[in-house]
Amino acid sequence: MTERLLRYFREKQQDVQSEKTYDTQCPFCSMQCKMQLVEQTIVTRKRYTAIGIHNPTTLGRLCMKGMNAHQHALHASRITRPLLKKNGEFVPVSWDEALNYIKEQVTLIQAKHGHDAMAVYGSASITNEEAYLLGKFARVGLQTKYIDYNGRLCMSAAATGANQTFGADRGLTNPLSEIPHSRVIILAGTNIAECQPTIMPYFEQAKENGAYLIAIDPRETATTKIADLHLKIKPGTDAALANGLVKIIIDEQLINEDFIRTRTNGFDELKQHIGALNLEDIAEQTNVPLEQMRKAAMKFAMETSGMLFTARGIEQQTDGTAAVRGFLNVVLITGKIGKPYSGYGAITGQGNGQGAREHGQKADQLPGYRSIENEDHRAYIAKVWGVNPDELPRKGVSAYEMMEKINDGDIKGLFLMCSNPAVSSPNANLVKQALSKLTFFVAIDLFISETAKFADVILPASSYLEDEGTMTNVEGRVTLREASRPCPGEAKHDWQIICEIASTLGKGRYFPYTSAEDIFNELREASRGGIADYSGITYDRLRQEGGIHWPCPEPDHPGTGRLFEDSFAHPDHKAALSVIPNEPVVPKEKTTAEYPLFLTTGRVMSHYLTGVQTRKSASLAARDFESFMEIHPKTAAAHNIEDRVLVNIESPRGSITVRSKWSEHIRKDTVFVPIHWADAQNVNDLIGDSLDPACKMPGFKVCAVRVRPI
Ligand SMILES: Nc1nc2c(c(=O)[nH]1)N[C@H]1C(S)=C(S)[C@@H](COP(=O)(O)OP(=O)(O)OC[C@H]3O[C@@H](n4cnc5c(=O)[nH]c(N)nc54)[C@H](O)[C@@H]3O)O[C@H]1N2
Ligand SMILES: Nc1nc2c(c(=O)[nH]1)N[C@H]1C(S)=C(S)[C@@H](COP(=O)(O)OP(=O)(O)OC[C@H]3O[C@@H](n4cnc5c(=O)[nH]c(N)nc54)[C@H](O)[C@@H]3O)O[C@H]1N2
Ligand code: SF4
Ligand SMILES: [Mo]
Repeated sequence: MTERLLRYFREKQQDVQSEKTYDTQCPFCSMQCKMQLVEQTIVTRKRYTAIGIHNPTTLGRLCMKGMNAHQHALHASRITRPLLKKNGEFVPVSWDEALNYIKEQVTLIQAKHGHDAMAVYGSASITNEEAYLLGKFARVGLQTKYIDYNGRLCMSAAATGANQTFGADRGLTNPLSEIPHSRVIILAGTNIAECQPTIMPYFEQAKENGAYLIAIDPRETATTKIADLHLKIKPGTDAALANGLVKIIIDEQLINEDFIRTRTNGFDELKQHIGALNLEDIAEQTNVPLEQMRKAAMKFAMETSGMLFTARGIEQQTDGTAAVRGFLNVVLITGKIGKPYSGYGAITGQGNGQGAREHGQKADQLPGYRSIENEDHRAYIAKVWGVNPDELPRKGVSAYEMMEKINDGDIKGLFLMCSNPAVSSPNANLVKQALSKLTFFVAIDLFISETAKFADVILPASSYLEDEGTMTNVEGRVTLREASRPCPGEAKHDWQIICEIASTLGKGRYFPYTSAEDIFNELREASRGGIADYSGITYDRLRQEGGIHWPCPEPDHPGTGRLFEDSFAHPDHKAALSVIPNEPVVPKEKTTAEYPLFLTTGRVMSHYLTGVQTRKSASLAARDFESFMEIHPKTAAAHNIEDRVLVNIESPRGSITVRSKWSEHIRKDTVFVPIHWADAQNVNDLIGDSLDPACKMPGFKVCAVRVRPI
């Protein structure tokens, strides 16, 4: 053996001096893949590897984001001390100084302008315990009616659609394990291959078992590639398409009469409405050929089992609720729900996109999916919280409407936890203007995000590697994410930060918790008897069973994998069919000579949301380091746009600069830009401020733009 080789082996042996492992869950999407981070120390260097851990939802799988998530959590730019803005610069201060300043400012604002002058903006990337506590902090700590969260921009149309139709909202009505056995699957406006990659094997198995897959998307994506039929719809016309499917199923007498009679209301009205619609009109409006529409409808109706999934493509529209309900009409009239291998799923977005929409962060909601306007619900929660029901505020307004109220000067102070609305809100220029008008602004984050830059105080939070708590995943399965590493520097857990602020404000007696589990035990009580009932779930059970589907009302209840087997959640136990107009009530922007193209927005595999986290990961940033505009080569030619050049995209609200990317996979009338970049590449500078009247979801998925080379 040569000297060199010997030296190599000697070094290799000494290489790993110690090894530590941390059990955790990926901080990103709703799959909540369980994983272990292995930390090896090599001389003075640390090497990290993430390994998937077996669990009932993801079976040990991980995607590239999970494998590299530690790169942002361990990044040198994590904030590790409270920061106070002094003369325009952030300077590190002690927790005492930051908290005293918060007390002084909040007291001043509320004394002068009333309780509702303070607002809270939360997140679906925090734990159930933290989401629950943030709702309690707003109502009891600040006594303000103004609280909402980033999930408004995400799951609100699906939630409202399901609540109106079924009387309850849990993303998936069936466990994922049923997908491989379903005979026909519709994927409407969902790009699971890039957005929930570890879900894909369920659908691939279904295909192997002979299922017929139908995708509805204006673009060909990694998801539409596995479909047998792709309806390349004109953006924003899904509600009309759903009506078309319903019409074909009724006309062809493929409805499930027994199911409609015994399990639903409203069929006569639906039939009458649909009878007046014309399929040729719908084909023209949606630009989906009638033959393809017919194929999709007949396949779905005729197979013995079927599942239908929606995501933000159809939901992030000013008629998102209507589109969801339109597709639920398809599910209901064919009786494809409440039985094995048949059901509906709104594919949840953020890590805790499910749980964080159940426990009181929404403007009109109390824990357990209770209503803040219902007297019984108010009385129940007031008792759990030890306050007088009359002291509980009434409902507030949605996320974007809070920004408008800040801009109008009605709201003066803001606590923001785990969100980046300067990038993620529609009409982002107005949002930035509003944030700059705040008298007092506290941001709680891991980093100095684009939004945190506007803050007066930034408080350092703990990341997924450090913070223990429960997350409810895409299946409605509650999971326990263990804390593994200590917080860096003086960072604290989000729940600790809420408790300390409450205590500073003299409300400490309502926030006496010493662990996340303490908070969970109160959440269990608060959710007892509600729709999202967690009262039978304990940390011990979660450790032993690896995850439990809600509702779980008793300690010996196994959890509920499949919903609606015998009844829906409305008082009469029936589902509500609904009459959906082809045209949205709030008009969508139409293309004009001035703005001749549709813009639609979405995601790529390597980045997450506004990119604050994933752009810090060298491995992920290397895959996509800048934003782009997907454009059809023919359209590009018509606008003198070469491939891979910088282009300007303009809407009536603003303009951005991104790189062109020719693609035969997109419609000729549409361009696509991802959402993961900020500043001059923030696509939300272009998006308008119209909201779905039913759920206040912004119309993120369509606006009219013009493009030109630079
Ligand atoms: N890699 C990655 N994964 C993520 C995220 C991420 O940022 N990056 N975010 C997570 C979150 S919070 C969410 S909410 C989910 C989102 O998950 P998805 O909703 O699946 O993702 P999007 O890319 O926003 O949109 C899905 C598809 O809708 C299509 N679409 C656009 N307009 C229309 C339309 O008018 N009609 C129809 N039928 N389709 C349309 C787009 O072309 C796109 O392929 O992903 C989660 N997972
Ligand atoms: N045009 C367009 N706009 C969109 C969408 C779209 O499809 N098109 N999608 C919308 C959707 S679905 C969503 S979900 C929103 C999301 O929008 P945002 O919530 O604004 O996006 P994130 O990038 O997740 O911001 C999270 C912030 O919290 C910080 N953070 C991460 N973990 C923690 C933690 O544990 N504690 C604390 N305190 N902070 C933490 C991160 O550093 C980051 O700054 O964007 C919406 N905006
Ligand atoms: S991003 Fe989603 S699919 Fe990928 S590892 Fe994380 S939780 Fe799993
Ligand atoms: Mo989302």
